Amino acid sequence: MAISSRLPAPCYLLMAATLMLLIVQAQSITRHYDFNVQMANVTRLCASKSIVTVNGEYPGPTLVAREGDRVLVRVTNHVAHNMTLHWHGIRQLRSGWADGPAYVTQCPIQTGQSYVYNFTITGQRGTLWWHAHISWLRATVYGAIVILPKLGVPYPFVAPHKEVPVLFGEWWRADTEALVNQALRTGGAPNISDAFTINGLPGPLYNCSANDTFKLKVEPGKTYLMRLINAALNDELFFSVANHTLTIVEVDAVYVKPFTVKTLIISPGQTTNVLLTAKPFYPKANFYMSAAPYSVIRPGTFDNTTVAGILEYHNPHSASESSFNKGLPLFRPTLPRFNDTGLVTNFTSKLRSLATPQYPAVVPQSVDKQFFFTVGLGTRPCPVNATCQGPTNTTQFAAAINNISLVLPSTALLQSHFTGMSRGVYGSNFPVMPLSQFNYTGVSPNNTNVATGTKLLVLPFNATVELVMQDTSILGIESHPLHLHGFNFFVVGQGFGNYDPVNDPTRFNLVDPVERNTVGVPAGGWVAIRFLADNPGVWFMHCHLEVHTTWGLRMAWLVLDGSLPNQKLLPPPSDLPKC
Ligand SMILES: *[C@@H]1O[C@H](CO)[C@@H](O)[C@H](O)[C@H]1NC(C)=O
Ligand SMILES: *[C@@H]1O[C@H](CO)[C@@H](O)[C@H](O)[C@H]1NC(C)=O
Ligand SMILES: *[C@@H]1O[C@H](CO)[C@@H](O)[C@H](O)[C@H]1NC(C)=O
Ligand SMILES: *[C@@H]1O[C@H](CO)[C@@H](O)[C@H](O)[C@H]1NC(C)=O
Ligand SMILES: *[C@@H]1O[C@H](CO)[C@@H](O)[C@H](O)[C@H]1NC(C)=O
Ligand SMILES: *[C@@H]1O[C@H](CO)[C@@H](O)[C@H](O)[C@H]1NC(C)=O
Ligand SMILES: *[C@@H]1O[C@H](CO)[C@@H](O)[C@H](O)[C@H]1NC(C)=O
Ligand SMILES: *[C@@H]1O[C@H](CO)[C@@H](O)[C@H](O)[C@H]1NC(C)=O
Ligand SMILES: *[C@@H]1O[C@H](CO)[C@@H](O)[C@H](O)[C@H]1NC(C)=O
Ligand SMILES: *[C@@H]1O[C@H](CO)[C@@H](O)[C@H](O)[C@H]1NC(C)=O
Ligand SMILES: *[C@@H]1O[C@H](CO)[C@@H](O)[C@H](O)[C@H]1NC(C)=O
Ligand SMILES: *[C@@H]1O[C@H](CO)[C@@H](O)[C@H](O)[C@H]1NC(C)=O
Ligand SMILES: [Cu+2]
Repeated sequence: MAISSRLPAPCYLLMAATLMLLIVQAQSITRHYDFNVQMANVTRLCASKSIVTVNGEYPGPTLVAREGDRVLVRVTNHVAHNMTLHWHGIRQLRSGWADGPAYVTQCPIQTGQSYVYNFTITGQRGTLWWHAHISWLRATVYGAIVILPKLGVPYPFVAPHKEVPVLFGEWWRADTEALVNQALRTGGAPNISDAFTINGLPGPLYNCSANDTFKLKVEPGKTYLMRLINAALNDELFFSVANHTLTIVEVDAVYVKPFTVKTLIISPGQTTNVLLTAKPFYPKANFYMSAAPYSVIRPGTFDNTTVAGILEYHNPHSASESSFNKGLPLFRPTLPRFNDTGLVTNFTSKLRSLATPQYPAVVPQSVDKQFFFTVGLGTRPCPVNATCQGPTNTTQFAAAINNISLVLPSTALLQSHFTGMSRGVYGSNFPVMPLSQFNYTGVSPNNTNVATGTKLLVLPFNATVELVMQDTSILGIESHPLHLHGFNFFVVGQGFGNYDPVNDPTRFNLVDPVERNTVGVPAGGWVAIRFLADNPGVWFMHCHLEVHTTWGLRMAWLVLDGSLPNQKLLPPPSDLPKC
């Protein structure tokens, strides 16, 4: 201490600050997880079903890490299905090999094989999730990712008493793999689900299900952080808690300016952190928390059931806790009508980035590359002499981006790119705008057939991109939650009808637009996003309604390496699965 005692006070402060910085940096650790993909028998709606799980858990284990940590997940496949896992929303900077979509960034992990997903969580904190990214296996193979802020860094909102992951899922009595394979054979729509679930539990509104109800126990006056995740396959969901409000503080692992609602909307792929403050005094009542779908498609063609969990007040000092809440009145929230587009628009227009010096919204102010994509449904002709169950008996359902239905190759796109062996695997000529223009939200063209192909859209490193996605009315307008892998983007504008390239950009928000990884293209409308192509690799973009992805509403970007060493895709890990 003799030396430092001679130093002036500012030096101590500087040393202390440096030490703090070192401590904070030293806190970044490597987190190891073992994910064993295995079958498990679970009983829901009075029937036992054999499902694919991770470690026998449904929903799967929660992955917890801090911003800055490295995560190593060893996935071992013990089931008969091929498997890949995707870490939804994780940026995967230069580590595209760990992203997970089958035949895009990797070949599947086959039965008996293992693969270590190796990635670092950079510049993100909040809630994300992981799920299977092959066929429809994500129906049961999914779980939460909780990213805590760096040690010592507080939330930009009141510290919650407790944090609870709340995962919405979708349950079929039938085997979902059989169901989707059958739909692909007939060209028809896969059967709709039988129930929605909260943390794997359908709850009291379904027959034979009251014992499988998620309960959130709260204490009067305390604040809870609910980490909402929509892991359903095909349904955007409204969510509300009776007699309580929800304060939105973060979406897709980015903080937002807080605002309070009675009902929120969450699309498949999206995550939303909300604060719920319990009533100041014990209310002598129980409250449903409920979710039900938002959809503008024909009633009967989507699961319109409601899932409920129960918010229970409990007295931490009461001994006989289990009987405490019996026989109390039960309040239900009023959920909007299934097609309440007005509420959805109101909600999404309230989402704004926090945009503070600590959490800035780095919105590209100028644009190097502009693209216009139509997203929507379409048809494919039925094979000769076959009968199909598409929109007509001579067609199959299809879906496309710029009228191209992406056909996945039999090897992975990222490997083909990295090894320079793309010939015969993919073309680099994805159209930057629709090849044929029409009144996108007006009368549909007579020819509704889509083209098929495996084409990438190539971006130079660090290009700033503006993409307008336009819904079409082919086979009916519909809201499509589009998910981009490898990036967050800013939602700079949205509207109904056809995008107007002259007037609409004048209303873009380039100051504090919400930053996210999945955005709903409004039904019969458009959305404009901007992002910086700072992550070299092949990045999938697709509708997160699984039925639409299956029909082909998907494409992929190829972001080239930059010139500096730290701007290049890292080489593939040695255990990368082979096709
Ligand atoms: C599931 O149940 C079936 C039929 O009872 C049984 O054969 C199988 O071993 C069970 N599987 C697991 C993983 O427990
Ligand atoms: C994870 O990836 C990093 C960066 O490429 C590498 O240095 C490290 O060795 C990898 N770890 C394992 C266990 O593969
Ligand atoms: C729920 O659990 C109780 C107590 O274990 C049992 O008596 C009842 O039959 C169960 N109800 C259903 C619908 O499974
Ligand atoms: C819950 O809300 C309903 C409808 O607004 C109201 O009638 C009821 O008194 C409230 N109950 C409690 C316990 O706050
Ligand atoms: C759900 O859809 C079915 C079929 O269209 C309809 O009969 C039923 O009334 C709907 N239920 C609700 C709660 O909207
Ligand atoms: C919502 O659905 C109801 C019942 O099918 C219908 O009467 C109403 O016109 C629809 N509203 C909108 C905005 O489409
Ligand atoms: C949307 O917000 C506006 C303005 O706050 C309000 O007047 C309108 O009733 C809201 N519409 C819906 C469907 O919630
Ligand atoms: C379709 O059916 C007709 C009549 O049975 C037969 O002549 C023809 O070869 C079939 N075409 C194909 C492509 O199978
Ligand atoms: C297809 O539908 C048309 C019109 O409904 C009908 O006349 C025809 O027989 C059907 N074809 C087959 C092969 O089912
Ligand atoms: C496109 O279709 C809509 C809906 O039918 C119609 O209102 C609009 O005038 C059409 N626009 C053009 C440019 O034809
Ligand atoms: C569709 O076909 C009909 C009759 O063949 C024609 O009158 C109409 O203009 C066509 N519509 C479009 C949008 O091309
Ligand atoms: C698993 O993937 C490999 C490689 O693409 C493929 O050859 C094989 O047919 C697939 N197996 C199953 C059961 O789908
Ligand atoms: Cu879609």
